Amino acid sequence: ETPRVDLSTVAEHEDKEITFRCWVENARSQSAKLAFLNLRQGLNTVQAVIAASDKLSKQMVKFCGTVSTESTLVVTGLVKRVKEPIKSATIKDFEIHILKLFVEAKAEIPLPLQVDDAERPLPDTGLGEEEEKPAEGDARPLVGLNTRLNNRTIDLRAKVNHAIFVVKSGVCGLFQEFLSKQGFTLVQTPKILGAASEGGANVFELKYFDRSAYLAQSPQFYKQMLIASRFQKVMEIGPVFRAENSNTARHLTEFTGLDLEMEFQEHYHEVMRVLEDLMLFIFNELNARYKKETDLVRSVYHVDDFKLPESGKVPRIPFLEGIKMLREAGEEVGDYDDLSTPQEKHLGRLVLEKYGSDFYTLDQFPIAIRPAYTMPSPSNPLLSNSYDLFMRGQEICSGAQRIHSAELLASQMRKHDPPIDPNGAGTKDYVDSFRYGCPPHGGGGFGLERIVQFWLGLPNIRMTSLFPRDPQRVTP
Ligand code: ATP
Ligand code: AMO
Repeated sequence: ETPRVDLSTVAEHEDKEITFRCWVENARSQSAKLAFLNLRQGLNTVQAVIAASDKLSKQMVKFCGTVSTESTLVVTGLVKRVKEPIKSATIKDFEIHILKLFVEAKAEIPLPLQVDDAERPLPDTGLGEEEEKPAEGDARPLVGLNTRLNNRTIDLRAKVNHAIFVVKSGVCGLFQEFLSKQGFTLVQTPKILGAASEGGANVFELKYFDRSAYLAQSPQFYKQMLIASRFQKVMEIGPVFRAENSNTARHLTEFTGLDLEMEFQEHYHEVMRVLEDLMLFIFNELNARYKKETDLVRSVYHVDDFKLPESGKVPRIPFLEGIKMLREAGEEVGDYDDLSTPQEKHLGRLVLEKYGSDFYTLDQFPIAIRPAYTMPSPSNPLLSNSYDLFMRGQEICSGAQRIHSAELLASQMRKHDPPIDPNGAGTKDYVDSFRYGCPPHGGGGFGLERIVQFWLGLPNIRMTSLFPRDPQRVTP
């Protein structure tokens, strides 16, 4: 038995016999006596050849030349240096002369999706409505989102998709790394709740034995209850569920929330500072540690670099100032209106022109468009101590100073549109937790998939979820 080797070490085995596991990229019979295969192991690809001889029968050559694409094999062969570098493989200076080939798992024919097609961008908007539209300058049509997601295990084999999830894993790790250093405790809060934490209609109700319960729309109540439990700084990475019955390129019904909540000393801008510094750390470290993956994805999708302010200072724009910028640019929008998605994107372009940054924060949102737990602004009763963070003109994070008085919280809940009962099953415990002391605090919640989507410039959030959930899709 020759030991199994990693193909990255192939140069060390020149003229020797090696055995390795691999995937078939393609196999072709050149003649009755000669066949070529392209084999993949991880990120390496190698050319293999088999020629009929005293020891290797024509049947064996034929068998090797017809093994189906995407089958997994164990191959034993001799490592031979080649005269001309092999263009089609990552291993250019060596090829494998096959001695033995064992098919571990045969891939069925035809494949429902070619991995080569999964290496290419989505057609047009990437919203999944258009299928199989020919790409500019390429005769082969691009494969639409639905076909790709219906065959996600094959789709995910593409290098570009691996790169997306390496970056996603990186963002999670960097989030935790930065906040751990700042003294945050990683917590896990319940996802089966007695009430909707963000209010409104977009909550999933579930049968919970003989009563109703709700899937968490955020860890909001619990992260605040932990501040009332004298945890000074908490963070959480966990699933978030939203019954968002719409199909946009940036909404999922299940996503990953990156949440934090902290006590502050004098001003809620201390919290904003943590959020901004956290994102700058993540961006800088993505550039340092995940450049290869980032560049690969952006090159496939033809995306511009993500611009960060040269000064290192994140533009922090008061909401009313943002409205003014939009009005000066011709948008019709009132001071206390919620921004539409096109208006948000327009503001993103204006901020990029003015400050040279794809990342910025809006501060002091109108109280009427924020959740009931948001602290009103002491200087203007129509505004609030709340903020959003944006990447490429789209929201990645919402946050605020929270109300830490049970009385004020209850009255804001009653006044909210639609009103929330502060004595309801599931809201009462939350409100009551502020009756026995709680410091001023604030926090924020990020959508992990959105950070990855806008960092890489992907046209659709679904590409950043392994098995995305939306109103149309709960499988695979
Ligand atoms: P969240 O609602 O969780 O804060 P969001 O990105 O949806 O995240 P919003 O402030 O609710 O943020 O929405 C911003 C804009 O995005 C809205 O004005 C609206 O134009 C658009 N939008 C929000 N939700 C949806 C949706 N479910 N379907 C289509 N468009 C939406
Ligand atoms: P919000 O509702 O704005 O705030 O959600 C926080 C962040 O989560 C992301 N997000 C989504 N991502 C994918 N699909 C969705 N359907 C979706 N909805 C929201 C966005 C958004 O900025 N409790 C507050 C946070 C806080 O104040 O701490 C909250 O949930 O990136």
